[in-house]
Amino acid sequence: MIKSRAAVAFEAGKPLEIVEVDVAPPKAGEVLVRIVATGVCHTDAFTLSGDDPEGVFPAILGHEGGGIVEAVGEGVTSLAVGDHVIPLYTAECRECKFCKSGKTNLCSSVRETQGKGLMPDGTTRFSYKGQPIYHYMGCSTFSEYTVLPEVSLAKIQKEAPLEEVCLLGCGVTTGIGAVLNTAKVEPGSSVAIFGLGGIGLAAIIGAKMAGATRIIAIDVNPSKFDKARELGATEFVNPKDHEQPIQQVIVEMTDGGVDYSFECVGNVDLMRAALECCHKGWGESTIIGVAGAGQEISTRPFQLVTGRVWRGSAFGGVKGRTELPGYVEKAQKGEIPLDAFITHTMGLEDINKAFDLMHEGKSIRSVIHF
Ligand code: NAD
Ligand code: DAO
Ligand code: ZN
Repeated sequence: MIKSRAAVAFEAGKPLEIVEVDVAPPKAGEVLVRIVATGVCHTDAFTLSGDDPEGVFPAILGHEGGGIVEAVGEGVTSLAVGDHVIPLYTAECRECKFCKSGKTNLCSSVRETQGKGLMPDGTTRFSYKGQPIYHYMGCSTFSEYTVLPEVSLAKIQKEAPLEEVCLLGCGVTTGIGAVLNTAKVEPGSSVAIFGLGGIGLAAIIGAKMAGATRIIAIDVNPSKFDKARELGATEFVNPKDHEQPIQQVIVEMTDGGVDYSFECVGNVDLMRAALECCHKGWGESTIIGVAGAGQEISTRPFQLVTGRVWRGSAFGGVKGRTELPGYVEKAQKGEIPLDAFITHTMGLEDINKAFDLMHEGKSIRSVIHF
């Protein structure tokens, strides 16, 4: 057992508590990682709110981290002590039906136990005062030390600053990947991006990389527009400035609708708007935002009959172990400006401030340094 400083979510809807937890050594096929830095994503706030159907408490949240391998369990072959890694909430075992399909980045190898906050053997490595603490999304990066399955870690270049590339563990990769892998946006396309948090801003970078010529950035918080412009958005729309439904505004701006749209908020009404602002015959809308438990999407089926396509994307369709080193390389070359996302940095003791800043719309990403 080792001691680890961690921000624990003891109950839904309550601030995280900084305590010293016990971390058990990695079992066979597992790896102990020292987390150097972690981003705070909207999904952490979503789970903390109690709206996540898979949310179990008490748990150590966090899934956007960067760290260094501290110890490996029996049988671990792809990682060694000292390797730099990014934890993956979407594992990549390369052996399951999903991994071998060539059609998806979803992997079934650790999925069942991960969704219950447990390690693959059905137990947890964290405890506090003798009571078990659950894992979160297979990552639990809000702890100085965490244990993950080997298949849930991407080995990355040691030269890359973990305080920045941790953002590739979720938000930035998700937004870029959704554009490049899921929607496969073509050069010359028009794109509408709903929501300009970490995910939406990354989708703007992806749209620019794909050669989109019109990138319409939409947010109810106009303070997000400057950063969107800096990253490549060409037009800016605040739905609050218009009386018509936002889909109608976009359709009028674009002679019938955009080629591609992305919902980066998690609002089911906005998901409908994002679909309906797509061009008849070919427009495709990708849902990235995660909606609350029990919520449903709706539209008139005629929207699909007349050629619009509705898709969804998890972790940008990216296979983490295989593809993340390439994303890190792009960040190192300046093609993915990670520093643009980091609006705040703080120590673990201030992590609740990161959640406040997010709820107040004042941050893109707060990065916690351990
Ligand atoms: P965020 O809170 O930082 O950003 C959301 C943005 O949406 C904010 O700028 C907010 O002002 C804007 N917004 C809110 N309501 C709006 C409305 N009605 N119209 C337009 N804009 C509106 O969140 P984030 O970290 O960027 O995450 C965005 C969503 O993506 C969340 O639902 C998160 O859970 C989800 N997510 C999905 C994946 C995936 O793999 N699919 C990965 C990470 C995050
Ligand atoms: O394989 O059934 C499955 C689920 C995989 C989980 C993918 C999660 C994607 C959305 C969650 C937001 C992540 C921050
Ligand atoms: Zn797999």
